[in-house]
Amino acid sequence: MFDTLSSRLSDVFGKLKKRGVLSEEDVTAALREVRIALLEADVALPVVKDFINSIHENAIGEEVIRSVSPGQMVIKIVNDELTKMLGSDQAELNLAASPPAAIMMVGLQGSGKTTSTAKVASYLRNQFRKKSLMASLDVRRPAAQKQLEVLGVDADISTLPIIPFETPEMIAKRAMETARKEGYDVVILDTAGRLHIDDELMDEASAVHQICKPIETLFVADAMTGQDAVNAAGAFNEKLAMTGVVLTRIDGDARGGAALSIRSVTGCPIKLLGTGEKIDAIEVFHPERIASRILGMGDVVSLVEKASEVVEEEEAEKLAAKIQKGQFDFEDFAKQLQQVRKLGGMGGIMGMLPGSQKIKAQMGAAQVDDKALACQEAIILSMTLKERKNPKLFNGSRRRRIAAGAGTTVQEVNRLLKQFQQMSKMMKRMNKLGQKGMIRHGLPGMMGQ
Ligand SMILES: Nc1nc2c(ncn2[C@@H]2O[C@H](COP(=O)(O)OP(=O)(O)OP(=O)(O)O)[C@@H](O)[C@H]2O)c(=O)[nH]1
Ligand SMILES: [Mg+2]
Repeated sequence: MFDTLSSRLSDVFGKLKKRGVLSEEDVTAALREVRIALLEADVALPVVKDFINSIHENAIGEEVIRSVSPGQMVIKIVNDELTKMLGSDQAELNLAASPPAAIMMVGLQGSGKTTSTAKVASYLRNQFRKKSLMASLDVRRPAAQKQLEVLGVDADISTLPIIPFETPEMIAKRAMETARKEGYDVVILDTAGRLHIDDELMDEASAVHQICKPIETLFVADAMTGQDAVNAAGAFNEKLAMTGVVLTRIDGDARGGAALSIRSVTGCPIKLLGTGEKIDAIEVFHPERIASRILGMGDVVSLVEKASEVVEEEEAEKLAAKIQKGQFDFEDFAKQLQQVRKLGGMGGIMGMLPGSQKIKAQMGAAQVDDKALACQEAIILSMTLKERKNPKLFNGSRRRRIAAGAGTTVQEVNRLLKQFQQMSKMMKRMNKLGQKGMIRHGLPGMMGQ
């Protein structure tokens, strides 16, 4: 569903990622393109405005400018906002009522209420072993009750026997009584659809609502109808508190605007997605997964998340100050090694980076792998604090002692010392490139040289 939006956004971010340093103008220009992409995807204008404002505020901040990679940081901010827009927490169906728990399905004509009724019943049976009774309250469309019955027979889910000429209220009452008597866990009420939200429909829905006291009132919205679905959901929610949205036909080529706006407009979470005509074509809605699907770069996002957890800003600043004064020592080296380890070792970092093959090859040439890292760490740990602070102290006997302590050879110790010297030199060089460059690139940046 989000194909067009997704490719538009990946173009924008592709450009952003190529830049090492981001100015406020870069971010503003990128966000202008994001804004257009969202509007073209048919996202409601007020929703787009809030979204962009909120990203703009965060993305212009200090944190981004000084971060590991500003381009990716902006993507992370967009990802977080997008997840927020979709409703941060994944919202499960709530069945915490004394049984039978009633679920009421409402929505415009043809939105997929009847199909979704059967899908939800089947989902609850398969996932939670809940026994559902389905009842159609649609007394307007002649074949409507029969339609649900047929779906029930096909999927082996009970439906309330049809009694002609009953009103929706009578059917609702009978459904609850039958479910109570016969020990059903859940009653799912399929209601009649309308072309518009009108008073008659709302009165009928309210009456049924009073009788069944549903723990879930699900608004079924057709993703293909875009903003119409959003407006209807908003209007409906004003009259009768709904608890969630089922978004259907996301298997079609809807532009995604409905999915992206409905939560912001109604304050109600999307709980389920209809992904096809078949009974099992239903999915739980995961905001963060949809967000990464839209951005098409899930793993990069989780890498940035990991990095921002681990790389403490203060540490990075202290390190930068030390380098500036030419005071980088083995303590700092050890810290950098630990940081790499926290990120899941070299392999962990590599796996998450796009285009990592090239970097991997470079790393291979520099013989940086996890085993080497562990060995280097052991060597540093065998040094005395004084030695770590003053790398000039190492003479032959100290080197032998350290090698023995780390369970390795003097050659390895020599190699590390040489690497350290090279690194110090490189840092001085990078220092000329500016403090920010150092913070941004950290150890992997230095090793890649
Ligand atoms: N592709 C696709 N088709 C769906 C989906 N959900 C429902 N449909 C189809 O949409 C059509 C209408 O679905 P119904 O469940 O009858 O819709 P309704 O809201 O009950 O319609 P009324 O009772 O007339 O208001 C049917 O042909 C369904 O097969 C979906 O998620 N994907
Ligand atoms: Mg129907």
